[in-house]
Amino acid sequence: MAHAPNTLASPADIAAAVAAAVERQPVIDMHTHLYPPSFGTTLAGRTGKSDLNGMLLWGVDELLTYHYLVAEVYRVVTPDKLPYEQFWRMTKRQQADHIWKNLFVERAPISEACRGVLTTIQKLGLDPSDPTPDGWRKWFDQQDPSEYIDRVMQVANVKSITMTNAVFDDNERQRWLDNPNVGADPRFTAVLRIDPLLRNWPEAAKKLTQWGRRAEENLSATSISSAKIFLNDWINKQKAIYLAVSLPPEWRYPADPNDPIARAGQTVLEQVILPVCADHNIPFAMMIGSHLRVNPALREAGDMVGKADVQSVVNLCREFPQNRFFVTFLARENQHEVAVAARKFGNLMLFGCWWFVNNPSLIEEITRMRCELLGTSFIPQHSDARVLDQLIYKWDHSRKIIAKVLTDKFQDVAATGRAPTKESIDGTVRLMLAENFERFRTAK
Ligand code: FIX
Ligand code: ZN
Repeated sequence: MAHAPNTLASPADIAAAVAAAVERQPVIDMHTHLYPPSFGTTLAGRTGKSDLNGMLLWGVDELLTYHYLVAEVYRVVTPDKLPYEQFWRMTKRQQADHIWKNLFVERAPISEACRGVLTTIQKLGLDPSDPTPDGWRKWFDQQDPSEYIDRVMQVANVKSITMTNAVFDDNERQRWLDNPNVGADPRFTAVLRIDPLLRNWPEAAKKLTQWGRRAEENLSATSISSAKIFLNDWINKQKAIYLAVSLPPEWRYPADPNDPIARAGQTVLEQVILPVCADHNIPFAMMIGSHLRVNPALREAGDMVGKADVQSVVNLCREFPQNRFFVTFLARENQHEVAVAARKFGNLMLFGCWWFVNNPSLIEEITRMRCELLGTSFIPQHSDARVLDQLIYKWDHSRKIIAKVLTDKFQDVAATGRAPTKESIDGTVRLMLAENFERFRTAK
């Protein structure tokens, strides 16, 4: 059968075109916990000055003490052998050496988080087979933090890094108050993160009052307007491109009428957050399914996943057609139902394989299912990088899986006799890794 010019008929040509397109496409990383150097950096490098509470984490000791690896090392060196408080009293370097010894030397580094450290080292041109991290430490000490951000973005092929700016975090909030231009780095965009407003309004109300926005637990009209003014103020301060929260598995919309905290959260959602998002024409992002601190001694490594309720998202999308929702669920068990939900609502955009589903086997399962149910209208991944260097491995690993799934999908289409073109492949990849996000966030 004759094929139109620039169509790709052979499976090998399709595979090559998809691999090239995925590799070549600069990514907009819509959810990270990364910051420009203006937020302070724990590692000085060649020129910076180190700041213990610095929010930009980078370098091998931050890579090795990523909370994913803290959780994993406590599987093999249990708290009876190394009490948690003793671990947290160790220096970052001592913690990193402990994790290196127990997860990379005495055991095979086969977990995704362990492999990630090695992929990053390899792609930076360092030797992953080094017996210790010492040689790598010397290399990182020679880097200039800001130049190094450019290098990492170039190696990972990331064109824009979306921050998570938690305004209820004292360290973060003070930096914005001290320097209104702290976020003015063109490589980064800001997202106003407001978990306490929905997770615990009474506590949030106390904070708003402390910050000069009178608010009461009973959500009076004054409280509603104070909360709206507070959000408007911070959206403008940060030039936030969307608002975001993470929610527990038990979150429901509508809320359980017998649960006053949940009911307050519903009122804040309906009368504050969604109207403010609509006024600014920016989406609201919900990351659903994290049980926080089930083992508090592990700090950030102590959070857990729980099955959540997709129907609540369905209700919200139906009740608030004027709002746009970015949604990701933490539990594997929720992925199919929410992919079907997204077929029902154009104001619902699924994004990423979050946290405990950000593993190759599940990224493939979820991406394949989303292609089959949603075609090209979803955002396959975000990095959730907490350490700058992680952009390198998180996108390297995910790109390979996204390319594998898209290759199968395009080869299946070609097998029908309708061969894809290079343009349609490039266009699909551009949509998934950049434009679906841009178009949905700026939609009129
Ligand atoms: O709520 C979130 O944004 C989560 O991504 C983080 O809190 C979590 O600790 C994380 O780093 C997941 O990868
Ligand atoms: Zn995150």
